[in-house]
Amino acid sequence: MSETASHVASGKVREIYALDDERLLLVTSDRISTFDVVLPTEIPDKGRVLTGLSAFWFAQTESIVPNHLIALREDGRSTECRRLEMLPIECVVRGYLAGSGWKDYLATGEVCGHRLPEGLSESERLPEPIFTPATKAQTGHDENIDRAAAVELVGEERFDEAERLTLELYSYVAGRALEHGIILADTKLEFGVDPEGRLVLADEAFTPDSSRFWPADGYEPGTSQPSYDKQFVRDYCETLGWDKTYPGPELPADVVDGTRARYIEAFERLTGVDFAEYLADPASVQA
Ligand code: PZK
Repeated sequence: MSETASHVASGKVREIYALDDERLLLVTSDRISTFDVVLPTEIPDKGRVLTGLSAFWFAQTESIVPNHLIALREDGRSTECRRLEMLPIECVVRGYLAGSGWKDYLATGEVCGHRLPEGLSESERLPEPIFTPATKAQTGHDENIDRAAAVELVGEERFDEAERLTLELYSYVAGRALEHGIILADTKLEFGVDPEGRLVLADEAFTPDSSRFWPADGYEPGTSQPSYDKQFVRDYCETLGWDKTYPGPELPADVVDGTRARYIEAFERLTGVDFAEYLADPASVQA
């Protein structure tokens, strides 16, 4: 970093610093987590892939909603962002039945108050995408909440606006991804409010860390789908008999290389930009 910046927050694999009263610096590392544990081995360039994908989708969705991105730095992994008043909910949209949505459906036939048809299979495509907000848990897991609980947190007008934007963004990006052989099963968006009271898309957006990416090739409902990016890591970890508590295992070179290649493949398929071109000129994803 060139300026003095104070640390504001840490995510599992990202850091936020304050640049001044109005601007934050978001830095995405090469760390990887699996089964909710950050592993001791990094995936080279993973942070650049995620930052480039976010910047790409921010540019592509600017006509749907404004976003917090001010500048993508030359290192390809840091972004200067507008500081916003963040909504206290995670805006999740699901087009397919996976993860906690599948678990909730099995237990109750509903996901966040959306009653779904009977007899759906794991990973099945939903009749239409559903907005399934969650609370931001300080530790542990986010909790799915229904409309009434979310309205309690943000108010009815904000809820309706966040729902509408989240569904519109998902439809647009999922359609684009599918054209390139990637199913965007679900995604988590975060919105903030700017000083004029407008909703602004923040955080990272449509990255493999904030979304479920599945290869469309071989998609088959009835079971869990392989992750586009992390499947080598998960499969390797499953061979170890590791109990999925800290510390996680070191990854061997072939797992690192295969995983890195998958991240870069997703980046190139979705953006149409060679990753080498991104490294040489990060702004290439914003053209
Ligand atoms: C903000 N987070 C979560 C993300 C972390 C923590 N534009 C913004 N304005 C104000 N606050 C935030 C943002 C954004 N984005 C987001 N925490 C604060 C978060 C990444 C890494 F450590």
